[in-house]
Amino acid sequence: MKPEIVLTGPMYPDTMRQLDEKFTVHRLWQAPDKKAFLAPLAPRVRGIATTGGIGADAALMDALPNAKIISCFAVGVDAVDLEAAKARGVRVTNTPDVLTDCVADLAIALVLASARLVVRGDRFVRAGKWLEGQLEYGRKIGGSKLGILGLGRIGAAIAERAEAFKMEILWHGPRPKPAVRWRYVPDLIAMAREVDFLVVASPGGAATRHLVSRAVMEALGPEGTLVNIARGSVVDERALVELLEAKKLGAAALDVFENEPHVPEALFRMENVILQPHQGSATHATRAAMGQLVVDNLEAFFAGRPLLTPVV
Ligand code: 8YV
Repeated sequence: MKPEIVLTGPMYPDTMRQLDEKFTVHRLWQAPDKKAFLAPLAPRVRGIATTGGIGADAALMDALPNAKIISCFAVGVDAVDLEAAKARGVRVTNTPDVLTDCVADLAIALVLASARLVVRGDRFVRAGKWLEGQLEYGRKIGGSKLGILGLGRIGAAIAERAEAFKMEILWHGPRPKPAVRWRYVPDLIAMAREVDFLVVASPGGAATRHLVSRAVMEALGPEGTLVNIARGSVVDERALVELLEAKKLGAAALDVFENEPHVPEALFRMENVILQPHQGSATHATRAAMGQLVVDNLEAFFAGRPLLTPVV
């Protein structure tokens, strides 16, 4: 008998193929009435596979009381209620490390694309505007200052890449790390004031909500660029839009938003803003590796083996 699991949303195709092969999978997102869908499954379902965006709340855990593992297709588990999981003896796993390079690559791509007007340049050529004149000038990367908010695995990978582009690197986080070669700035507003680019690489969740406040973005200022590849919740999005509109913030390049897939439409009209559909980890190799961890963690759990990448 294959263990039964609930899958909350679609994953990488090969991951779904493996899940179907190894487990009996119930697809929650396809159900018009979720409560009615879950009720008869409750006694049988022993696990949940979920995405970073959907996560799992206490209500889902209560609807599936025999699901004692939540295998999350993401490194960021801010959408999983970890306290509720702990209280119910539910294990939670994520997908760290395998996505670090790709997310850091996208962060650097956004820094470069914003500074060197890559997306605008493309629009300029396509619109036939080159025939009428020159695109305006961009900003030099080498010698500029990059501030990283959150120096975890992804933040450090961004710093390593930025060094190769001859950027000066500063970082801020809840506490300094002794073994780190980049300059720690204990105050986020002070760091924002000093840097040309502020890249958000911190976890999401209540502890970091709106950490990039209006005051932080004002300190970054009309010459500064905000890049976010972490979670939309870390940035006060309303203040971001207002400051961009008022030209009190120079530019933004965003892969994540507070209410995905909804993006404030005011941003659509701004030439100094680059918008991405939360695709930091979205390469074939990385999504396949993330999916493998989702599957392997579930298999380990059902076989009584140690979890590969436990969070709780
Ligand atoms: C995914 C992510 O895009 O790992 C994370 O924390 O946000 C991303 O890798 C997302 O979880 C896809 O479901």
